[in-house]
Amino acid sequence: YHDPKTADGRSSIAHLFEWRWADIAEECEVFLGPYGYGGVQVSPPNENGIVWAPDWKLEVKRPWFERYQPVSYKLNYTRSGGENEFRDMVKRCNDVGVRIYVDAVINHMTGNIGAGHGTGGSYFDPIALKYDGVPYSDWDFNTNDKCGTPSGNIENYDDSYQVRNCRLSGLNDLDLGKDYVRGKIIEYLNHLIDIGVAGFRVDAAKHMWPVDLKAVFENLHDLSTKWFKPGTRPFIFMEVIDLGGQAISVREYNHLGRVTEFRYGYKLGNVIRKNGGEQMQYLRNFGQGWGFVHEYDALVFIDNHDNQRGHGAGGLDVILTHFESRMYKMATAFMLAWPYGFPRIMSSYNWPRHIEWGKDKNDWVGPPHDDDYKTLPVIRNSDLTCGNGWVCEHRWRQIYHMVKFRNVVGAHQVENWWDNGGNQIAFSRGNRGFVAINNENFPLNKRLQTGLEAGSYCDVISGNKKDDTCTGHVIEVDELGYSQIFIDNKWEDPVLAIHLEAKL
Ligand code: ARE
Ligand code: CA
Repeated sequence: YHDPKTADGRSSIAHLFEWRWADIAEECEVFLGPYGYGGVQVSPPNENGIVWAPDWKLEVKRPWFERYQPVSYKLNYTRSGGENEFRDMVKRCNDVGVRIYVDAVINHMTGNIGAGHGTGGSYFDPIALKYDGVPYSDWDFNTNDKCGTPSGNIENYDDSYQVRNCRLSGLNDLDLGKDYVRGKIIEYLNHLIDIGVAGFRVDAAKHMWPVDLKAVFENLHDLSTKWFKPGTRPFIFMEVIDLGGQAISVREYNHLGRVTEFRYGYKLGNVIRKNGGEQMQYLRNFGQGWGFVHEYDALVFIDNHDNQRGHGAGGLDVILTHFESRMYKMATAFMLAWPYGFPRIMSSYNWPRHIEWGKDKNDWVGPPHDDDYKTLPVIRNSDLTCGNGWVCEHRWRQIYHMVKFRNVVGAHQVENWWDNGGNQIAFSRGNRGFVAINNENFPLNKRLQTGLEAGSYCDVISGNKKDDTCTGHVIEVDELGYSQIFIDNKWEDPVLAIHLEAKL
């Protein structure tokens, strides 16, 4: 379950948050496939509740987070599209070597958003615990006496029992100890596997007992032999938020599949921002040396759809996002150059961020939409940027070139580490690639060992290699592998990266 099942030579995925299936299908063909991405994490494809001006916040209309309130496991229909479009996407992406990973919301159903019909028309009543589209009834949920807190909600994260058996932010909590509930979840996930998905991000995994998850995973089908070898198990990465100091540890889950290593983006954010005296030189043993899980157990990322808007774990003063684009590109370059973990690139839509007292008042704003709240298509500009409000971080040159860098250096080890004792670092990945980052307030100018064979290389951060010319800085490596590395601290991107396939 730990192996991502990406096509050969691909080593990272993008989260196309809230994208329409039709847009993802095209993105696989025109960008993700050709530029070396291994896969896409897609938003929950199952029917969800419609959140419209709830009494606790009237201005909230069709927030992104309604998709984390399931009403049934029907794929027909969400704001991203219906089942036919989903199937078409999975096929077209697999055909160009790009895998689809589904965000599986299986811990709970909706919160108390009023009885009514979901996006696919199924009736539900959150008070009566009735979800006809599955169907689930009050038998299938963890009731107040099983949970034990007065509110029925999770009140204390130091109590691992209530984290599993009570409601996460008021969301009706399924009892995965019941065969019937497990069966419905297994049926849903197997339906997706049979369509051709390669695996799952398991939402809110820490709110489910490891033994229950194990029972679900063991009953999953092998991946479709249309695109995968017989006997291939799905890739599973579980969302377990563990920054340390609470009752539930990622280590209770990492034997079942990969876990989201939230300390990675959190710590790297602090280092790049130089919070609390952190320095780039300390990144030398970034990974297990910092108390993270084993590298083969980790799914890593700079930000996710929660903590980029102050939900989940982190804090807006620590987590880096596209709003801090210069630091964000530096952090992403490091992540993709550094061998630890399997990386996920966040791809966001824009929203009017409005921070007051450390909290984003617009944290709920949903994807770009028309007057009927229909999600707008992604517009692709000729300079590779996107329009209609889609940020498309995964299309930024400094990012997609590092995705390629990671593919080119493969499993080669970190060698030739150098730092200035502060915030300038450089290292090679064997003899296949070399990267340098200057996070000081003064230039880096130093003769460094690149590990690479002699020749001229195109720096893929400042430009592109086109035929045999380079639109950015050209880096000369001498017979001994050395090069005079110069990075001005005033550049928009104080990073340099070269690799064998960028040789001129
Ligand atoms: C919304 C409203 C609530 C309302 C509820 C029910 O915001 O006020 O009560 O609906 O009507 C997302 C949003 C939530 C949203 C929910 C459902 O973030 O705001 O609730 O969708 O629409 C914990 C969990 C972790 C979870 C984060 C957000 O452990 O699993 O909280 N992350 C996933 C997804 C989210 C999603 C859900 C789970 C629910 O990525 O997008 O929620 O499906 C410490 C703990 C962490 C804890 C964190 C924040 O760090 O260690 O475990 O994370 O605090 O509480
Ligand atoms: Ca639970």
